[in-house]
Amino acid sequence: MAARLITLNQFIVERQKDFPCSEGRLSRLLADIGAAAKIISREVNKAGLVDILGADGSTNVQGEEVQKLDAYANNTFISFLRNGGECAVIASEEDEDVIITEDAYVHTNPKYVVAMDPLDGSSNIDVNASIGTIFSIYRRRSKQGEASKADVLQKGSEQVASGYVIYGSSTMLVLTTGNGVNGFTLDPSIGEFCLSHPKIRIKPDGKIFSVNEGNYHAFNPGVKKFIEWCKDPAKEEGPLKARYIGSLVADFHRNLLKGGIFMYPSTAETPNGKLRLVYECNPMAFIVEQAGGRATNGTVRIMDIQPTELHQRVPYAVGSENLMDQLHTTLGVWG
Ligand code: P6P
Repeated sequence: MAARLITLNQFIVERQKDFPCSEGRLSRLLADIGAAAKIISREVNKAGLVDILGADGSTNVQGEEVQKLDAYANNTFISFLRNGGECAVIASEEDEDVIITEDAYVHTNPKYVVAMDPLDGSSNIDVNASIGTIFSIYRRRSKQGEASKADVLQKGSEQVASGYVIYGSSTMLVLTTGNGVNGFTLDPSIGEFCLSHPKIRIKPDGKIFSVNEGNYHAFNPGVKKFIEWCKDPAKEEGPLKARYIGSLVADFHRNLLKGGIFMYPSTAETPNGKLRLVYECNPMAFIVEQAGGRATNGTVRIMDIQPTELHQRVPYAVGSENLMDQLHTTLGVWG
């Protein structure tokens, strides 16, 4: 008996029961994200073939300006979120300030806000490395008609859902709504995300460490000591495998499925690291905690940090529980 095929939309509707007095509005928002992701997947997969890798100022047959793929992804998600009517505010890595989307839908009183990185790691497209979309969903705090940036600057612990889409050898959407983590693989032949990785859990003991060792010279002593521990052949489990793609979604996804730790530490030049709290670190932190892992800035839980700026960076460590414990045992203060 073949396993029952469950599409993302069927799954979302079935899970609606997990939300008391749900009116299906989060379901609609998640379906909008899934639909936009299918379009981005189509464009990413032909990026090498058509001229959407560079904004060369040319115009295409419709007379539209040729867009960079990440700008294309941003515009697509904004369009779907705005027209879906369930999102009051959007924060995007591509936009300096928030986008208030409730104007046209103030009558529906959108209940949610979205923070996203529409196409993270897009510099990897040219070399055909996997890239991804990252998203985070909160309930709005403002009253109807008063949506603002404050709606997005909430602690990660307030997220109602988060996820990412990885555009790789296949396109997968990985999602949590606070009841575990599930992965959906896009079947292009039917244009649906289908449940392929139910109830994802991250192994407590991973065998992979991911860090850009090109910055080793600039890491603080505690981080250097942990990296040396990872490599130490004398420990019982032997040396860990070094794996680093340089695309957060790809590095995170591999470690989620196989076990491991990813770090983007602070350095003297980048005292707050490189990754963004609101739309990169928090959504991935929600996923990894729901899968049994941990995410910190080296001293505190990522989802306990109160954001103050939309694009603020934080030092980041995320992954298997026992590797995270080993990191914190080894670290002094990691600011
Ligand atoms: P580095 C991609 O540019 C990105 O924002 C993340 O996806 C990735 O984890 C990180 O930067 C890689 O940075 O400095 O190692 O190239």
